Parts: sequence; C-alpha cells; structure tokens
Amino acid sequence: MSSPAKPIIFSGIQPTGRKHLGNYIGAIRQYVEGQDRGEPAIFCVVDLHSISVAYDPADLRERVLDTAAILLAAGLDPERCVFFRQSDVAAHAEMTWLLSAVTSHGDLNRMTQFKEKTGSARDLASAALFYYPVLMAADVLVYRATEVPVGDDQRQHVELMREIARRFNERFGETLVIPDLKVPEVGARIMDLQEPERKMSTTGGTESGTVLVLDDEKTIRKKVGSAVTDSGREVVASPDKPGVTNLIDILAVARGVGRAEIEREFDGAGYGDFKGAVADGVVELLAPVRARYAELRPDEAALERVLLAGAEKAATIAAPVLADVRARMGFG
Ligand code: AQP
Repeated sequence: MSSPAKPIIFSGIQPTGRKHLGNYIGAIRQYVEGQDRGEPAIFCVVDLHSISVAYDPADLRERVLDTAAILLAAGLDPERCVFFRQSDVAAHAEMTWLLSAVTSHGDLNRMTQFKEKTGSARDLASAALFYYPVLMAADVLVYRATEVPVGDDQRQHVELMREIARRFNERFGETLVIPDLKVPEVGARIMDLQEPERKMSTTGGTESGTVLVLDDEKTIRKKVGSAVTDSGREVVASPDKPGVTNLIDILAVARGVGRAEIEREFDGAGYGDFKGAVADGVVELLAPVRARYAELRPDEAALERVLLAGAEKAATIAAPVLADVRARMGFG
C-alpha cells in the first residue's frame, strides 16, 4: 500500500530506569521532535518485549513508570502525541501472531541482535527473544505507521518489518503500509565511553562508560572525564579514533551543530578542554530531564492515567487496521 501523505510516526522503548545517553540521543530526542510532525506520533513503553529476558513482575511495573516519567520529562506531551504501555493494547499481541504467517524461521535466524544477545547459550534463550522482531513489526504495522525513529542498532529489525509488510501485501492484497526507517544524522550509534568500539547499552556496556539520563552532574563529569580517547591530541572524527569521534558526536548533538563545527572549535585545544566542554554539554542536555523526572515520578496515579488514556487512543487507531488484516486473512 503506498504511504499516505500524512506521517504516522511510531516507536517503542523498553521499560528500564536505566535509560542512557544513547537511548536519549538515538531515540528519545527524535520522539520529541516527531510529536510536532506526526499525525499522529505514537510512542509506547514496550513491556511485552521486556519479558523476552529474565525479569521480575513487580519490578516490571515500576520500570514502566520510570520509563514513562523519563519520556514525559524529556518532552513528550500526551496532548500532542499518543503515549501508552504496549500490554494495554491487545492488538499488538494478536497482530504478532497474524504476521508470523508471513515471517520465516530463516528471517529470524539471521537477526544479529538475537545472535549477539544469546551467544553460545542460544538453546536456552526464550522463544520470545527469537520472536522479538515479529512483535516489533506488529507494533509498527498495526498503526500503518510511515516512519520509525530508532537508533542504528534497530536497522535490521526495521528492514525485516518492511519485508514482512511487503510479503503480507503480496500474499493477501494491499493492506499494510511499508514504513521508513528514521535514524538521526548524528548520534545514531552512541558508543560506550570506556569501550568505544561497542555501542552504549543497557545490558552489555561498562558501568563507567554508560551515561544514564538520570545521572547527577558529578557522575556525568566523572564518566566523561575518564572517557577513553587515544594517544594523539587532535579533536578529529575518524575511524581510527572511535573514542574522540564518539565525544565529537555527543557534543555536536548537545549543541545542535555538525561535527565540522566542533572540530574547528577544538582545533589545537587538546583533550582536557574538549572533554570539559563535552561534560558541560551533556550536563546541560540532561539536567532539565532529571529535574522534571523528580517532579513527575512520585505521582504514580497520574502516570497511570496518562498511559491508560494513551492506550485508549492507540486501540482506536489499531482496531480498523487489525480488522482489515483479519478480513484479508479469512478470519471472522
Ligand atoms: N548506543 C545507542 N546509540 C543510539 N541509539 C541507541 N538506542 C539504543 N542504544 C543506542 C536506541 O534506543 C531506543 C530504545 O532502545 P530500547 O531501550 O528499547 O532497547 P534496547 O535497544 O534494548 O536498548 P539498549 O541500551 O540497546 O539495550 P541492550 O543493549 O541491552 O539491548 C532504540 O531505538 C535503540 O535503537
């Protein structure tokens, strides 16, 4: 089905209280930007995804509220976007099963994130982890979303959801929209400050190389100050300087400028001054979010109200799409 003229933006984020600078720059920042463009922009805390690894049910509920408060603190406005908890809208789970008819075992076997996350313990991984990309496809396709703002690590999953939509349309007739991937030009893959060859990550990164959205100023300065650079002095982005390149990207995003401007400003300055400026930039970027989070997080009833109201709106948008999919597939 050709994309409608109006953009429908969809993205999901896992429930943890440990959202990091990579999540903020690669995803959350794009959500806030998208809510003014999306008609509608739909964002959800993907708690169904989080049961694909070991978890504690009581803790899950708390982490959903943490994540909701972080996103609202970062600027999501439930009056201008649709913001909800994934498990409150049953269409996601039903759509997952329906789409599994046009997803092959081989497709899922090729997903690098599954391979990386399971390593040699693949046989012990939950079927849910293997199925994660189908649920992610369902999340997006059930809203006929046109645009999926994510970080670079989700590129392969978005390619697969596009393929699933194409196959569905070929097999059952034009029904689903093929969504476009949207990764930020700068900051699509923020790297771990201690191990800049790997991405900053909730589960796989180093503690001191991962700046959390809720870190206080002192912690941010310490983490940025001890970031791995290299033995040279030049502040230049290049593949053989992954640590410096990462810091340039972070500062470029924090200031809303391009890489070249940062390189020009710190030409000949040395790493000490440069890291100081990066720390200032990150503190300025995250401090307002942390302050607002402290105001919002205690009022759990208010957070629940926001999520439930969002779920009602989301369910209304998903219902006709799911009805079309069911009808095309011969149900009902
Ligand atoms: N390092 C990153 N740089 C840029 N974007 C990133 N994202 C994740 N890491 C980076 C983007 O953040 C969004 C939300 O991610 P998530 O919380 O839903 O789940 P995730 O991908 O599992 O987060 P992590 O930190 O990457 O967790 P691990 O490594 O434990 O799996 C997504 O859009 C993602 O692209």
